[in-house]
Amino acid sequence: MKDVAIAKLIEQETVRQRDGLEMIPSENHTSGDVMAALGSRLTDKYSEGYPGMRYYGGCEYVDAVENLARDRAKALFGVDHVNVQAYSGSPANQAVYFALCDPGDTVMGLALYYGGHMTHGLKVNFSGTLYNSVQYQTGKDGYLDYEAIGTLAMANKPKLLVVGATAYPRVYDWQKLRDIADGCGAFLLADISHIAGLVVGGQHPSPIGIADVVTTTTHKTLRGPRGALIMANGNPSTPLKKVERTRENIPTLIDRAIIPGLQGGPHNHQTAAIAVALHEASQPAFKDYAAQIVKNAQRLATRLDAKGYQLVTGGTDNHLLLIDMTNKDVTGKEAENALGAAGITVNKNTVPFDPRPPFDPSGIRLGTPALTTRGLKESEMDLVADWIDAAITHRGDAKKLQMLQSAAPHFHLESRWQGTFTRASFEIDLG
Ligand code: DSN
Repeated sequence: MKDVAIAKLIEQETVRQRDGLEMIPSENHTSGDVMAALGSRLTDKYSEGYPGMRYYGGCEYVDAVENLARDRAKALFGVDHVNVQAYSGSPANQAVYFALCDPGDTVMGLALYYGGHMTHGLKVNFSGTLYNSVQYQTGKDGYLDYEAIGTLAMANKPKLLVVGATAYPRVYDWQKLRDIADGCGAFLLADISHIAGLVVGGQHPSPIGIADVVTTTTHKTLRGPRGALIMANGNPSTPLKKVERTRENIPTLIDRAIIPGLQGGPHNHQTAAIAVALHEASQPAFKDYAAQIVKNAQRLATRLDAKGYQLVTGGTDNHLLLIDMTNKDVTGKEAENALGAAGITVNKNTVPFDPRPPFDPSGIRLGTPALTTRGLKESEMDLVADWIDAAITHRGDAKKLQMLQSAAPHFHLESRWQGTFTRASFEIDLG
């Protein structure tokens, strides 16, 4: 690369990822094939519209790319219709609101500070300003309280019930949520961005066929490039006639919401990279990876619990842990900083009923997808837990944190994950 300034920054970020433990649960490491597609000439091409119906010439190959991505997604998730053009998760959710609601309609989602997402109705997000947002919370135990959600839904009669989270360590009961949506006449949107890789890997129940629309990003547990999928059963109808907001019309409404509703030209390089990732996710090894993510998270949870860490809900069913750090006399921000100094990247996070503000919350959120991609298994999770505990215990001791950081493990990447990582010992004498 001739741009030395950018080349250097890319190199520095690559080394940062290589030498540390990436434990932000929404992150992962993509394959060399995914990156090759992302960095391809496909990025040069305009192709507004959908395959076979474009506003530009020269689309024969990008049409084939998009068809392949759609077909692979349909087969992998077992769904009739997939739109692969949303630029990422937030635009995907925005498209669903645009498709199914009018401004001012009531929508209901899990509050961000209880594990939800900005696009699920946060007051300062489009979803909370353009729509009448009613927010539900978890129960005191950190679990979704389906009875309370049902009561709130019946009282407010939302047009759209949004389910999904960024910091929820348990499985969803999709059928209960369907029943709640049916009870109040709402469309049900399942945002499975965090758990999509677990869903296709057989580690979490799928909402396909239960929710009206399913959205997901493609770069979290699914291990693809940044991007998103919007999925629904049924098929899009012919264009140019008025489309009522009925369940049967959802595929058409979604496609029209993306373009011309919200977006311009699709990112064809991203679509190709999504197609590659979907192919990878259809391989038998992906099921092992998905199972290992959960085993690793549960092992980490067990070890940290034994060390007195307070896990929200007491454990995990999926890829992430949400930890209330209050009893360790450390804030989420302090914990994030101490772990960062020791080479472990996590993020501070609110916990349910957090008495502290969102920018300085009580908890941290961490997960196992990226470490699992790097080949770590349960026994190594014990060491990671010890490493985390050491960093928290010695958080005031910059020298010890530096020792931890400089001994950061260079775990091997399997050969298909391009990189030069080699396995080294975790053991470190803290003196
Ligand atoms: N930023 C993502 C996460 O970290 O969970 C959600 O969009």
